[in-house]
Amino acid sequence: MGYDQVIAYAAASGNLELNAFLPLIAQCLLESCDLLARGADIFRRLCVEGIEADEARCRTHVESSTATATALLPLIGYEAACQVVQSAAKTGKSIKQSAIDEGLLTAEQFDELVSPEAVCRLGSSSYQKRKTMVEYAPKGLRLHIGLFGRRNVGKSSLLNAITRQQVSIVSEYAGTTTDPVEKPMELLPLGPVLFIDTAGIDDAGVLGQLRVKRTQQVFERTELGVIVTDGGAWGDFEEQLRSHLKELKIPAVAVFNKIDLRGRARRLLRS
Ligand SMILES: Nc1nc2c(ncn2[C@@H]2O[C@H](COP(=O)(O)OP(=O)(O)OP(=O)(O)O)[C@@H](O)[C@H]2O)c(=O)[nH]1
Ligand SMILES: [Mg+2]
Repeated sequence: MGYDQVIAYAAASGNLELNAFLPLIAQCLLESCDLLARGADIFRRLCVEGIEADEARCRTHVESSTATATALLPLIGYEAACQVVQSAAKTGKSIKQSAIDEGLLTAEQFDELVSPEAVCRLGSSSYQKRKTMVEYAPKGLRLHIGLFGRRNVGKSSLLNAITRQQVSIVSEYAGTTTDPVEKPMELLPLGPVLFIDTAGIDDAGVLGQLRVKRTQQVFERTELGVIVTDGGAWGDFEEQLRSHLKELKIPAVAVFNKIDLRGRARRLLRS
């Protein structure tokens, strides 16, 4: 502490680029380093060496601590994790046992999620899996799912059906969705996701081009692309979308919508 004070005082006492106390600063700094090195060595010899972790006890603490439930979020989501904590508090069982009894996880999945490697790495363990899957860094804390397709194919209807909410405006007029519409939710067993409904990629005119531009920006943060198409009408637009997503190494899912109108596109599905 003394050296630290001296260095701070000496450093503050210099004028312009000239500091007459530099030799003093250097001496204090070197002696501080020496003291620190000796202190660390003594600490190692007298306090650290010989310490042994009681593995079984540590494991019991990890499996019983309610904080552990946080590590389960990427796989089971917030609501299910709350359920596990409440049931553990009620029954007196460990978090691990409660999660297994609730049928939410297997023992192996639990061990993997709370392993030191999983809890110490940045982001959640599921992101790491996704990263391997798409070899692409995640853009945020949620998996970004982009809904793409031509106008009026039912992108917004699909989003509303998945979320069971009126998130996006649906109408029979092509070009209803203008700016991207975002909806965060938990999608089990994926965990937290962000759906992004977009404007039709085939929009025309000056305004239409601006909308398409906004849709194209969504590709940059999409980690899973959903290509929505109208029944059996898979065409050039959809193919272009597919290859664009492939180029960006974004996995894609195709949704054949309005099959009640067009009949099942069996041939296309088979191909
Ligand atoms: N019959 C039938 N109609 C549907 C289906 N899905 C959507 N629609 C209708 O198709 C029209 C367009 O649906 P939207 O969800 O607005 O389509 P969108 O792709 O979001 O359209 P834009 O935002 O304009 O690009 C609406 O009138 C919907 O009611 C379906 O599965 N069957
Ligand atoms: Mg729409």
